[in-house]
Amino acid sequence: MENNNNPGNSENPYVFVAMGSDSDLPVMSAAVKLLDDLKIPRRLMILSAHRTPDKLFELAEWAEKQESLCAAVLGAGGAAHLPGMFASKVTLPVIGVPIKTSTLSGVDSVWSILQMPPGIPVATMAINGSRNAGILAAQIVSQRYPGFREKLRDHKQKLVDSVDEKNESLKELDYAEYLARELHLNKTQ
Ligand code: C2R
Repeated sequence: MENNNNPGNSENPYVFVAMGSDSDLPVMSAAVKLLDDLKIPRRLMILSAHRTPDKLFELAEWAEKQESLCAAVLGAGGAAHLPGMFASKVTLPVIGVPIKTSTLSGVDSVWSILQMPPGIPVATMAINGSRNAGILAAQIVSQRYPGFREKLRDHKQKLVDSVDEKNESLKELDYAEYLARELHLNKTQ
């Protein structure tokens, strides 16, 4: 595994992450953070099928030549054609993240990404499901680079531990007290 001090500019990314606009970054950052936490090299950029069509094809060509690359995570909102158009040009698995929109709440994005014609699949996450996109990408990476599987197992174990911890608290406290404590915690976090 390479030294990943600046993973955003990794020369040999394992995952390509792109979004239609910088306004998608608050959502897409969850996928990026997940990959960075697992120290999976990735490349991140803004790329739009609508606004930068030539660049889209250029990047698809680049992606096809990258031996290290295992998956692409692409987020877009509204008429979200970025993941599908990218998928039409590459053999990489493409994971789409529908971004929640203010006008149609992201239903527009999810349909645009999900309803691909037969022959061009895009693995579509939930609306704003960027963290899951990061996890799925990491799972795909771990098929080629098994060193990451242990980290993914740790991640699953943490989920189990957090539910166990909550159940312990729920046993100790009355439900109303638990609720009040959780509300307090959420406010102070
Ligand atoms: P701005 O905030 O820049 O106006 O963008 C972006 O993903 C973003 O959610 C608004 C929304 O437009 C989306 N966008 C697409 C594409 N390019 C930009 N859906 C595309 O090519 O699919």
